[in-house]
Amino acid sequence: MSEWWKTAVVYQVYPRSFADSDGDGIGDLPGITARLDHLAALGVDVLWLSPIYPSPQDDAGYDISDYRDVDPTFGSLADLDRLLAELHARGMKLVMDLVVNHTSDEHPWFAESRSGRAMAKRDWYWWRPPRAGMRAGDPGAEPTNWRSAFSGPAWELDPATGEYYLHIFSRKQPDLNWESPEVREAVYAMMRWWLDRGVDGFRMDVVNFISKDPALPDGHGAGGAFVTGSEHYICGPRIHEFLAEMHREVFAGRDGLLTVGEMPGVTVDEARLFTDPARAELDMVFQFEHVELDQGATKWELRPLRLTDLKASLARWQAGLADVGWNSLYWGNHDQPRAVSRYADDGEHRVRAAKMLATVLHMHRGTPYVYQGEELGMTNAPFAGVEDFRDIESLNHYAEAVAAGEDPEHVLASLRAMGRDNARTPMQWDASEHAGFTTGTPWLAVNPNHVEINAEAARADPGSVFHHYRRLIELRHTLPVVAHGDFTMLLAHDERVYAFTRRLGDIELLVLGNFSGEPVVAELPEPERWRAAELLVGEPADEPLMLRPWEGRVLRA
Ligand code: TEU
Repeated sequence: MSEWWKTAVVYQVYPRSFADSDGDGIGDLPGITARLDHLAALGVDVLWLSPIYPSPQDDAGYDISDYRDVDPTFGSLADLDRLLAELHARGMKLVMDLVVNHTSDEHPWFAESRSGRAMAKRDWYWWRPPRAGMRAGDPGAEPTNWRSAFSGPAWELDPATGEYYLHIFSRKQPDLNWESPEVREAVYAMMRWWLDRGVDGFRMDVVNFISKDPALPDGHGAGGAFVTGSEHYICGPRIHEFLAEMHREVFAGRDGLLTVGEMPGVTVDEARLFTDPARAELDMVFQFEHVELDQGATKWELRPLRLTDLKASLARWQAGLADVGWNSLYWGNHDQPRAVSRYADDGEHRVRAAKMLATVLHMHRGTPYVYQGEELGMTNAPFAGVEDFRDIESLNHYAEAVAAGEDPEHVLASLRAMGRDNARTPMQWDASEHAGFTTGTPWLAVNPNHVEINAEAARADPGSVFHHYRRLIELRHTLPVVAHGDFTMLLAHDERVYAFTRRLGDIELLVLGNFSGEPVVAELPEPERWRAAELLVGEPADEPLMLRPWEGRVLRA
């Protein structure tokens, strides 16, 4: 039972956009419960639920003001208990989102902390006086030159106490000070509370940011007055100590759980330490390398993706965690644009391309994550103007870039390509007015292509992306080589074909993906070996190594 997640597939639900049961235009828990048959039909094992806790929604729920309740927009604790019971009744598990690098500035902990320098919870957050020799509020008086991930300085002045507090994300998301044992114990007690309610694990938000260098040095590098400073808080000095302590205090003695740490900037070597079972920290991490290969210095500077870069990165992670630890596998989530639009073709070849991306990802060694709508081949949305966006990261970037003189149309192009709202348009259940998502007015416009791309149509079409995902998930559940086979990358220098093998005992699979709009032949070293192979996934072809545009295939020797 301990490493059950090695044969599992996780489905991520973004509650604001999944299913609205009360017509207020925002998804909710009863809406999710009413749609569980969709997940059961897909065959997934785990539901990862993005935050549903009370929140001012400054960052769409990743700013929590009460960790032990449900925001009324999403429902109630009773609704959550019902969702959990219905999931367990279908043999599925529930993983909650744990957001403890920061709280909301409306959380009672922060309210007390900011209320006075001598308050007991003052050190529950990072408070500092203005930079030496500077007056509070003066430009550059911030304690460090760190930049917020959502634009602007990472420090906010609190006029009442004349000190600044740290916020790596928005000013309404003050960072918790994990140096404080009281903070850590409060978090562990909350986690135990949820596990005692029956939830099956946690996806941990930017958990490799929780240990900062307590000296809070200035950051280095390009970027003008403010730089990320992330070298002082990504995988900080006590990160392994904290995660080992968390494991002892929360997970030790409990079975059947899944823990995954979201870790921007994590390296293969660090991931080996985090996910080595002998070290009892985490089961797996989300690394970001493959979702930053088409970006320049910032996510808004677009650059073409080279398939050889993508293959090199994913091959390194496969090799790096082959003998110790475990990989998570994902193309998308609520922070990334839609995979078929970003990595392939969301036009003429959309269905074949979406299937190819799924085939390539799900045949890697690791635990696959399916982001809601990916199983339908949902695409990026046609945002016309800045008024169509809702995400704080995009809106802050637009405001800052335009104020700095950038051409608004140019900035909009970046938002259209990389904006997180692309992933957050409502789930497309059917072809009706608001795609069956709500009877009200959706908080974010439904993608007009829902008339063609929707669950109802996909379920009725045996050749759909949906049934392709069912097939891949079934193979992971039935064919041990898929979960446990060794991984070997092939054709590393080919800019069009993604090819690799998986081997377990005398079973060997060949996985092929054409990342181009042209027909290609996979120029393998021993082609004849595969000519007689059995087709496991994909469309039959006279020449099994010949791939149509954006086509994927799996052969078993
Ligand atoms: O994301 C952290 C993170 O790395 C993202 O900010 C990411 O870099 C960016 O969105 C890529 O565009 C987590 C959550 O997944 C995200 O939704 C939250 O906004 C963020 O933490 C703060 O909680």
